This record gives sequence, C-alpha cells and structure tokens, in this order.
Amino acid sequence: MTTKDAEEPVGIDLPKSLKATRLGAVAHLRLARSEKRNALDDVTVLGLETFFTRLPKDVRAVVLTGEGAHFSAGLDLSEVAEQHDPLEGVLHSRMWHRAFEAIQFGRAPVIAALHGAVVGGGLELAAATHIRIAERSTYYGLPEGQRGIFLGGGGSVRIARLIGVARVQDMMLTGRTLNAEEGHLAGVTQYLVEDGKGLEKAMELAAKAASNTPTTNFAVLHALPRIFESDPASGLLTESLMAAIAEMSPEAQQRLKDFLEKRAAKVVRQS
Ligand code: 1HE
Repeated sequence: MTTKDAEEPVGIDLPKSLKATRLGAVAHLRLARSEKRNALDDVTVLGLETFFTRLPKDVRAVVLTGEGAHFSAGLDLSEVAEQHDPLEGVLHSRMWHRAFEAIQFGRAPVIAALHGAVVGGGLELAAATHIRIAERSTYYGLPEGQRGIFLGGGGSVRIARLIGVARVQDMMLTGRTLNAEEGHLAGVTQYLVEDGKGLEKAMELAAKAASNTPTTNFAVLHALPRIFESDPASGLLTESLMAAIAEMSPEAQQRLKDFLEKRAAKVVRQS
C-alpha cells in the first residue's frame, strides 16, 4: 500500500449490511448494519463467507471493522426466536462455522479493529480473525447464557483457546463482561489503542502483513494453528515440510540475498 493508492471497490457482490473497499493490497470490510448494532443475520453471515472465499488474489490483507458505536451485537436474535427444528439449528450453526473458517483459513490475514460491544457472535467473529485491536471503549460479553442459548459460531473452540475455558464459563454462567483492558490481559487482543485509533492501527499492521511473501503468510495462517493442535511429532514434521517450501520460494531466496547483501532492514527494537 502506498499513499498514492486510492480507495476503490473490491468487486464482490455483498449484502447491504457489508461494505468493502480496497486501498492497494489491503481490503477494508465494514459491518454496516449499525441500526441493529451490526447484529449478524443470515444474509450478513453468508456475505462474510462470500467475501472471504472470493477475495481477489492481489488482496494481501483484510481489515475488519464495524460501523456505528459497536463492533457487533452478535447473532440477530430475531432470526432464531421462531426456530423450533433442531436440525435447522445445527445447520444454522454450521453455516456460521463455514463462514468463519473462510476467515480463519482464507487467503489473507485479517485484522479486526474492535470498539464498543463485541458480544456473542460478534466475539466469535473477532476470534476467527488473526490480529485483534481493541479501542478503549471495547467490551466483551457472551450473553448466550442469559438468552438461554449457546455459542454456535465457533466460540467454544476459538474463544476458549484465546482466553481459556474458565473465563468463558464465568462469562456465560454469570453474564460477566470484560472491558478492553481486561480482555487484553486475558488474551482477546494483541493491541490496545485509544478510541478512534483502531482503524489507523489496523491499516498499519495490514500493510506490514501484506508485504510478507504469500508463502509465509500461508504457513502462518494455515500450517501454524494446525501444528499447534497436532501431536508434537506430527507438528514438527509439518513444520519441516512447511519450512522447506517457504525457504525454496523465489521470493524468499531474494529476501535472504537482500539481507546478506545489506539491502534489507535489520530487526530493531520498537518499544
Ligand atoms: C438486535 C440485537 C441482536 C441489538 N439481535 N437485534 N446478542 C445479545 O444478546 C446482545 C443484544 N444487544 C444488546 O445488548 C444491545 O443492543 C447493545 C449493548 C449491543 C447495544 O445497545 P444500544 O442501546 O446501543 O442499542 P439497542 O437500543 O439495544 O438496539 C438497537 C436496535 O438493534 C434495536 O432494534 P429496534 O428495532 O428497537 O431499533 C435492537 O433490538 C437491535 N438489536 N442487538 C437483533 N443481537 C452463532 S451463535 C451466537 C450467539 C449470540 O450471538 S448470542 C448474543 C446475542
């Protein structure tokens, strides 16, 4: 991304609850249903799946934000209030799983800038992204417990891995919310910024991630989490295979040469 890049459309048909633009190699996807606090209805969840499965090859990172005062109020409760068929309920949850898998295991790293309420399915959505930034106004809740329902968008797996089963149990059993600082300490976010600064930080990080080689980013997105979940022996073997593929890529060879010939940046302390 350079300063001369102008914002342009991404070229994917989306429902009106989602808006996407791109600035060079970075796409910016917004939840755009602020009148319903970005509650995630079926159309929006399917739109997320479409966006992340059809991402153009030259989009190298995605920034995800929510319009209005809140990132997302989670599942659109009006759509489940009338649901009485258990199988339909399972399939509904599986639809969320598909959409969020497309985010977590898509072609580009996704950076979410959070603010206001990040609750229920909104937190499940954020947990499917790779880097999360919280503005100070952010708070997290899992009101499924109070609503008489359960997680269904992958939260049992992803949120529990981020903050631990014990915290998820506390939030669901008691309705406890975490503020931005508590969430940060618990492991929800990698960055905490002042109000109004989330998008800027996300664009800065996205530009960095977009400048990596596609092979390294593929390894980080697809291989690393699977290695982490596998038994150590299989994990180490997968790591070796992935390492060999990455270092043999022509882009990696060029980058290594650039460093050895003093053309590449050194690793310097940032804080
Ligand atoms: C909604 C939703 C929603 C707002 N589904 N319509 N999620 C929750 O239990 C969170 C429910 N929402 C809230 O607690 C609050 O709305 C907020 C704290 C997020 C924001 O409060 P506020 O005062 O800014 O807005 P509001 O007046 O509550 O809501 C504005 C409108 O959005 C209102 O509709 P209106 O027609 O009266 O204007 C609300 O009804 C509507 N709205 N949130 C439907 N969630 C895959 S499983 C995942 C399971 C879950 O995500 S459970 C958690 C559900």
